[in-house]
Amino acid sequence: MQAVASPPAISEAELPFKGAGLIRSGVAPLDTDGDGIPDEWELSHGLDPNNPKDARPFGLSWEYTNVEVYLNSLVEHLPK
Ligand SMILES: [Ca+2]
Ligand SMILES: [Ca+2]
Repeated sequence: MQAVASPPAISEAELPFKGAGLIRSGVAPLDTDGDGIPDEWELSHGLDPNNPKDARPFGLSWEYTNVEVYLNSLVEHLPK
């Protein structure tokens, strides 16, 4: 068996945009059922914050699952 060498590690300073930059932390919103969608967002979009099975269906969109619709909402303010 021949050992495979790992690629050399690079520092963030070597990356084209110097890495991820400053990432602010905070308190995660309450997600009672643990489906990845916060309770407040579920309630405002007709989902059940006590049902973890409502994140995977396509109820809010023809193209995206409910959790994908939520994730897309997190970045919709960013320029395209
Ligand atoms: Ca949830
Ligand atoms: Ca849910």
